[in-house]
Amino acid sequence: MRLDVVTIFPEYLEPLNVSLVGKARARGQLDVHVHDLRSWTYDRHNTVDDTPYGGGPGMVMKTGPWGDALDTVLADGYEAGSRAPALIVPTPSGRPFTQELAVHLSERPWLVFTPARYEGIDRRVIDEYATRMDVYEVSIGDYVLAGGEAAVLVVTEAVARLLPGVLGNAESHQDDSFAPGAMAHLLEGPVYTKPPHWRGREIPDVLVSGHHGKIARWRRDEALKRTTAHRPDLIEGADPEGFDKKDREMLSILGWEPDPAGEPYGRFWRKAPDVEE
Ligand code: JF8
Repeated sequence: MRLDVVTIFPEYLEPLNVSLVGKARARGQLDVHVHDLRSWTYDRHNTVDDTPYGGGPGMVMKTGPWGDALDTVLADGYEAGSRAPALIVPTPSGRPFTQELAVHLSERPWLVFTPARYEGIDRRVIDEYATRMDVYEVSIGDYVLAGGEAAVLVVTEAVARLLPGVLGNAESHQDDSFAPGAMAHLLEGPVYTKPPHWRGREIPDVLVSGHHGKIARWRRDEALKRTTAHRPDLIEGADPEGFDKKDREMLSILGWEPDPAGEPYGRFWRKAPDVEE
């Protein structure tokens, strides 16, 4: 997979040299090109921003540098007959970046990222390239960043670990808690390793019982507790067919009941959150 990133802060993308993404690059599984947007400025001050039409606070990134940068990157990346890249534009007004979108993007051979600063990029740039390629305006969460570079790191890591041969077998992503199509899609419960006693703290007996069925049930119950505490929306949104008899027992203990009027029938709901945060 080829990745291009155009930014006014190329040094912000240094983390792409380390860990999983850095190793994938070293192995030739990822071909990453980071470009300085200011390379496509031609004035003494390397200007990339200007005041917004219509007034208001802040500055807007100018069409000229972005258009010239993207034309150059596109011309450089195309091999004979190759398909247009997907253009990924991080913005707080984008569609939520999800595991489903990460899987989708991991199937594209070429991604181009345009992390902005200030109040964002002049709309005409996005509209122009949307006539030539698939454009994904994405948000990595409901909080406000100062620019799109951190979102590029997030999307890149989520996508890179899905590429064939990037994750080891030991850390296979087949059972990721947010893998699309997962049966009930719950948060993972706690994990433990050696030593068995630490500062007077023990590990749950069931984990050393050797009863694989009991261990699986305990993990499932812990996942239901954790999901109830931190992401009740996942329980409410789950297809109730994904819960077995023992799940239903635990859900009842946690204050959930099947809604006889729900759609589909039996979706779980809860009157009052009464689980410790
Ligand atoms: C930005 C450019 C973002 N989830 C998110 N919060 N904030 C951003 C973001 C992205 C780009 C720019 N400010 C200026 C904030 C994403 N993705």
